[in-house]
Amino acid sequence: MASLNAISEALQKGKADEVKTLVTAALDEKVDAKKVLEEGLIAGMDIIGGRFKRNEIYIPEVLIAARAMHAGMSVLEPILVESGVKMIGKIAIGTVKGDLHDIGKNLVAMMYKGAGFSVVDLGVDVAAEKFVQASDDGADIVGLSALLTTTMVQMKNVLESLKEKGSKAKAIIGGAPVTQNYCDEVGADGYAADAATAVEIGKALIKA
Ligand code: B1M
Repeated sequence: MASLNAISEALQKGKADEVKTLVTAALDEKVDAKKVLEEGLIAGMDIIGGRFKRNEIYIPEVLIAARAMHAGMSVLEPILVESGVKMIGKIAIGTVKGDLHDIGKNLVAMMYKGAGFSVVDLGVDVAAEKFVQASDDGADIVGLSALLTTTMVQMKNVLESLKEKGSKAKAIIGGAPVTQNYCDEVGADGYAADAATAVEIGKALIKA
C-alpha cells in the first residue's frame, strides 16, 4: 500500500515523478483524496516550509519541492474539485505597480498552494484596482509583494483603495525592503519576512 508518509518524503526530496506515482497509487487504493492532500502533500510542504525558515535549506530546494507538489496536485486536483473539497482559503497575490520582481512572490504563492489555499496569481506591476477586484471576487487574503523602495509606497495606495471600497479581505505585505514597522505604518493586517511565515500569518488571519 502506498503510504502517505512516502508521498511526503518524496515531495521533500523533490522527486516529482515519484510523488505522481505514489499519489496515483494511493487513489487507486481508495485512499481519500483529501487525506492524500493533507497527510501527504501538505504535510511534506509544511516540513519544507519549516526547514526553509530555519535556513536548513535554500530557495532551489524549495522550488524543487514545489515542483513535486505541483506534480502531485495535477493528479489530485480534478478529484478534489469533483468531490467538492473546499480549499482552506483563497489568496490573490501580486507584485505592486511599477515592480517587476516576481521570484519571492512566486515562492510565497507556491507555499500557499502547498498549504491548501486556492491561489490567484495577479502577476507583476499590479495596479491597486486589480487587488480591489480580486477582493470583490472573493479572495480572503490579498498578498502584496515589493522589492524596490520606490514601489513599496504603492502598498499604501493599495491598502487605501481596499479600505475605501470596504474590502473584507485581509492584507499581507512582504518583500526585501518591507518591515514590520512599515506594515504598522500603512495599516496592513500582516507582514512576513519569508514565504513560510507568510503562510502562517495567512492561516492565523483567516481563523481570527
Ligand atoms: Co532587481 N533590485 N532591479 N532585478 N533585484 C533588487 C531588489 C536590488 C536590492 C538590487 C540591488 O541594488 N542590490 C535593487 C533594489 C534597491 C532598492 O530599491 N532598495 C534592485 C533594482 C534597483 C532593480 C532595478 C531598478 C535595476 C535597474 O534596472 N536599474 C530593476 C527594476 C525593475 C522593476 O521592477 N521595475 C531591477 C530588475 C531586476 C531583474 C529583472 C533583473 C531581476 C528580477 C527578475 C524577477 O524577479 N523575475 C532582479 C533581481 C533578480 C534582483 C535581486 C538580485 C534578487 C531578488 C530576488 O528575486 N530575491 C535583488 C537583490 C537581492 O535581493 N539580493 C534585486 C530572491 C527572492 C526569493 O527574495 O523577493 O526578497 P525576495 O522574497 C522573499 C521575501 O522578501 C519574502 O518571501 C520571499 C522568500 O522567502 N517575500 C514576501 C517576498 N514577497 C512577499 C510577499 C509576502 C510575504 C513575504 O506577502 C504577500
